[in-house]
Formats: sequence, C-alpha cells, structure tokens
Amino acid sequence: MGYTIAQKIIKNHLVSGEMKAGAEIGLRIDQTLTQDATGTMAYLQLEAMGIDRVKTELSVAYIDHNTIQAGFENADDHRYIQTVAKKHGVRFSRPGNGICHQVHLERFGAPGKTLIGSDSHTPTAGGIGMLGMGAGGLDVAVAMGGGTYYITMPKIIKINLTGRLGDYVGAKDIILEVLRMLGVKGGVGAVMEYAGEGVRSLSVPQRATITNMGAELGATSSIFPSDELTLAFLRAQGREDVFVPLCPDPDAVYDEEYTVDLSSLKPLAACPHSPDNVKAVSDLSGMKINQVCIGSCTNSSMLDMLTVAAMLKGKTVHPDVSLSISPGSKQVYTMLAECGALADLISAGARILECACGPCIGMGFSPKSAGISLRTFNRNFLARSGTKDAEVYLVSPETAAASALAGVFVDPTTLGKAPEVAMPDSFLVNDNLIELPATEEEAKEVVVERGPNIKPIPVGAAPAENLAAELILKVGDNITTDHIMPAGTKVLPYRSNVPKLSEFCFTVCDKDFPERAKAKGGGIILGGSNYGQGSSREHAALVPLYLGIKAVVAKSFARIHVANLINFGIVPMTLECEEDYDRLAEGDRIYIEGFAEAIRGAERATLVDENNGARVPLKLSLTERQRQILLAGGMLNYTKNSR
Ligand code: MIC
Ligand code: SF4
Repeated sequence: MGYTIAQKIIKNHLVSGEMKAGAEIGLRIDQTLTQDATGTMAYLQLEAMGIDRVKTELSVAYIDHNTIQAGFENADDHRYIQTVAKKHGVRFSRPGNGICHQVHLERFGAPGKTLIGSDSHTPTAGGIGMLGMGAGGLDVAVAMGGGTYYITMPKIIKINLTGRLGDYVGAKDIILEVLRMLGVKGGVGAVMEYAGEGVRSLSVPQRATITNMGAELGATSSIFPSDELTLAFLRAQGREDVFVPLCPDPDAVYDEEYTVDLSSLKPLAACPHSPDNVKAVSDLSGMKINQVCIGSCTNSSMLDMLTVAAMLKGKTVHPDVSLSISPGSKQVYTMLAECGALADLISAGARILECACGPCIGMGFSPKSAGISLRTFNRNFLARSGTKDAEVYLVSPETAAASALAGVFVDPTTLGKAPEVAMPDSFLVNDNLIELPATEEEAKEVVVERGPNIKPIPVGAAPAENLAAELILKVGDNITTDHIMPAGTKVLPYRSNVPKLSEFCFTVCDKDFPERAKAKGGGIILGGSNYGQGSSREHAALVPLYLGIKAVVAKSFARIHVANLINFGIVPMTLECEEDYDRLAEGDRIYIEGFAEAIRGAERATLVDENNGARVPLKLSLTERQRQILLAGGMLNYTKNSR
C-alpha cells in the first residue's frame, strides 16, 4: 500500500508509535515558530526546562500580534523575546517584518519538513508541501529542546480539486466551500490533502490560503503536493535549494474523499459567528456594510494585494465604509510600494496598517456598534473583532474590494472580466529584519531582559484522590478559545501576566465567572462538543488552572486545546453518553470517587451529581504518557521529575 503526502512526511519523522489512525505517534520536528502573544510563555517554559540552546534545524520568533503598544507591556515582551531568542539560538523576526505564517512561507518553509508553531494557523506551511501543525507554547518549547512532538496519527481526507477557478473567484472561496461541506469539526483528527488537476492552477500563496483555514475545520494539518509551482515560488524567493518534489503514491489510500469543482464555484461568505456558516455572496447582495478589512495570515500575499489594488485603482471607497488593508509582510509591503500599487490603495481611501495581525485579533479597527464587517480573515467568532454585537463575514479579497467600493455586499462575478494579476517571477528578498542568534560563545554574555509585566507561570499539582468540586460553569457546543480567554487590545498586553489575564477568563460567556471562580477556589467546567476549538493559546488552559479548575468534562474536545489542558494538569474527560449533559446544572456539587486512581489507569470514571443524585459515566481517553503528565500535575513537573 502506498503513502499519501502527509504519511510520507510522518514516516520520515516518526520517533515512536505506529502509523495507525487514532494511535499516538511521536514526531521529530525540524522547525519551530512562535509569535509574541504565545511566545513569552513558550520561552519562559524553555528557560524553566533548563534548555540552553535550541536543537531544531531552525527556530524563529516572530513579533506580529501585540504591536499596538498602548502601554509598556508589549514592548517589554518584545524585548524579552528578542533577548531570550538571541541567547538560546532562535532567529528573531522584528516587529515590522510581517505576520509569522506569511513570512515563514516566504523565507523558511521547506517541502517535506515538519514545523510546529505556537499558533493554530501554522498549517499555512502546507501550501509549500510542509507538514505544519499548531501546538501549545509548551509543546513548542519541548520541540525546540529537541524533544518529540506527540499527536494522534491522523486519518487522511483527500480533497480532489477539479476544473479551474473562474474570474473573481478566489482560493478563499475554495476553503469556504470545504468548510460549508464539512463544518468546523469536519477535519478533527485528520490531515486534509489536496489533489487533482485543479491543484496545478493554484499558486503557492493561493494554496496557503486554503491550508491556513484548514485550522477552522479542526484539522491537524492541511497539505498540497510540492510540484513545479512550488519550485517556481521557491525560485522566486531565491530558495530553490530547499525544493523537493512530493506527491502521493499512485496507490495511496485515503480515509475519506470529497471533490470541489473549481469551475462551478461561486464567491462565498462565512456568516456570523462561525467560519462554517457559509452562504453564497449572491444571496447577501445589496446588504449594507460598514467596514471592510483586508489582510491577515489568510489573505495578505502579494497576489491578494495586487488583485485588490487593481480593483480599487482610480476609484473611491464608499463613504459609509471604512477599509483597512494590512499587507502580510515587509516583502509584500515594499514590493507594493515599489510597483505603485500602494499608491492606488492609498488614493482609493484605504487605511493602510502595518504588516501584522491587527484587526484579525481585535488589535484595533473594531467595527461600530452592531456594525457589519467584511473581512478576508479566517475567524469570525463572537466578539473577536472587539465589538460584541458586530456581525463579521469572512470573504475573499475580491468580494471585499468590490463591496468596499459599493457600500453593500457585491458578488464580484457580476463585474465582468477580472484584472489579470500574475505571481511575480522574483520577490524582493531582504532579510534585514531577521536577527540571527548569538553564537554559543557569545550567548553567555547575552542578558535576557524581563519587564515587570512578566509574572511567574502557574504550575499544576497532582490530582486529589477523590474529586469534590462545584460545576462552576456550563457552556454549549463549539466553545472557542476566544470565549475562554479573549484577545483584543485590552487583554492581549497581559499574555505574560496570568493573574491579570484571569480577570477576563470566560467573560464573553459569563461576566461574573472570574470572580465566582476565585471566590469558590475553582471547580470543574462542563462543555459541549468541540470544546476549545480555534486558537492554540495555552492561556485558555493556564488561566483556568490559575483559577482552580481541576477538570473539564465535555462531549468532545478540539485537538490543540486538549493537549494544552493535559500539559497544565487539567484533566479532560468526555461524557460517555452525550444526553447526560442535560442532567448536570451549573452550581451542582460534583463528586468523582477514585479520581486519581482513574487517571492512573482506568478508561472510565463515574461522576456523581450530589444535587440530583445523577450518576454520569465519563471516559478518560488518555495515553500512558498523558496519564503520567496529569499525575505529575502537568508537563513542567513531569519534565523535572523525569530528569
Ligand atoms: C488566533 O488567530 O486566534 C491567534 C491569535 O493567532 C492564536 C494565537 C494566540 O491566541 O496567540 C492562534 O491561532 O493560535
Ligand atoms: Fe494573526 Fe489572525 Fe493569523 Fe492569528 S489568524 S496568526 S491573529 S493574522
């Protein structure tokens, strides 16, 4: 039996386990990336584990999320990351150099290699045939130290692309169609592999838009073949030396297969508040809009920007619309300036932002009250934009530009012939904002600078023999990490300060939660299905740990979040019977006899609701390694103990 692309890369990097879907496997990681909102924690953990020098082929620390700097906090964190990176052998991408995934694709990604990043959109690298996976900062720190990265061996879902995209239909519409078909849980436990003749008509940046948003399917990763277009992209970046061809074996076997016909695809939009709530733009035509934001790691490539510039050239943004544009990297920004396209954007009335995440993570540009915002981003979760009653629609750059000019939703395919925009034969290469680390000798002299906002990381404790706690919060299905630990300008500055951050925990769902959790000394949380989807932020586990949360019971969990819970010693358990969810109420007293014993070796435990006497069977789907981590009270203790 032959191998698929992901299976080939996994096979080449397998350290432990059997390549059987559902089994735990350990992988050797070639490259890592961090960004500044998760990076401080990752490097604090690297230091706590006593790792002097990273052992990966390449590790890069990016500054792209927290760039508003309304106070000293972000700037202090940047300085910490800059100095700690220098000392420990990590390259440092300075603020102003661009969004981690865009820059990594341009300058470092390599087909056939493995990459983990403390950001859920790390699979963007799949656009270049690399196996990129999002992970918690602690897992990234372990990988930087040369440690193994553990995942569940994914099943492989083949997405067969046929035909060719028509005028004004973009890569974003392809991934929105996949999200429409499969939903936000459709990729859980899987790698999405793209195949078929349609692949040959998609450039690397277009492929990267698709692999980027595979995160919204809950997929472990997404990947395209490495072919002549990959080579052309690498050559245009002056990096053809890292090219290796990569395609599935002819007899490769897939677990599921779906087809998307590019020729019949129409512009799509993900409606509030979920990336899988997809409708045709034509069905929304004429709806008044207030804001348009173009950029983010999904759609900020040179191709995207040139398309938008060509559509805006000589025109003016509608007076009722505020349009922001953030190019993805310094490379894109500079090239736009040099070719004159930047002038077209400015003169049309676009508000040009720096090349960073910006509005995508609620760092500025929040819409007006109940505003309708069209964004080329990847997430439209409730309140993520910074305005709780805003309605955010995710669309392609083509739909975004057409609608920005009209002031209403416009299906761009009604505009006739699209402007011709080609991928440049060569990109402007200038890595002057990437700082190389100190040599091992010089590193001894490098002083790591820590600002007063950096507070110690909470550390878990071994679980109690019997768990007696209150069900302190009950939430529904598809709870995102943006619900658990919101972001935005008011919260993000405290990513290194867990006590302060705890004041915002779950406030999107229940504004009293932090106070209640503090007063009661924690408890357990009950969630629905796909609990913890979205971002890789380990703060969504660290902060609940700080607030005394001992366990989370849910119908099911999202991959990165469940790993983060275990890393911080919070026990994830699933309801054996989903109907039991209705038998448990917030405020009930909960008792689990033999809690620690169950973690030691049982597949099952029984939760007793002391208020109504309900006996609820729970499943503990844990590997031996995960049990040991939980028994130690989390990964940091576990690593210390195993030295
Ligand atoms: C996001 O898109 O939600 C983020 C912000 O990039 C996160 C990381 C974070 O919370 O810092 C992600 O996707 O992992
Ligand atoms: Fe940044 Fe948004 Fe991409 Fe997250 S999804 S890395 S916040 S641009």
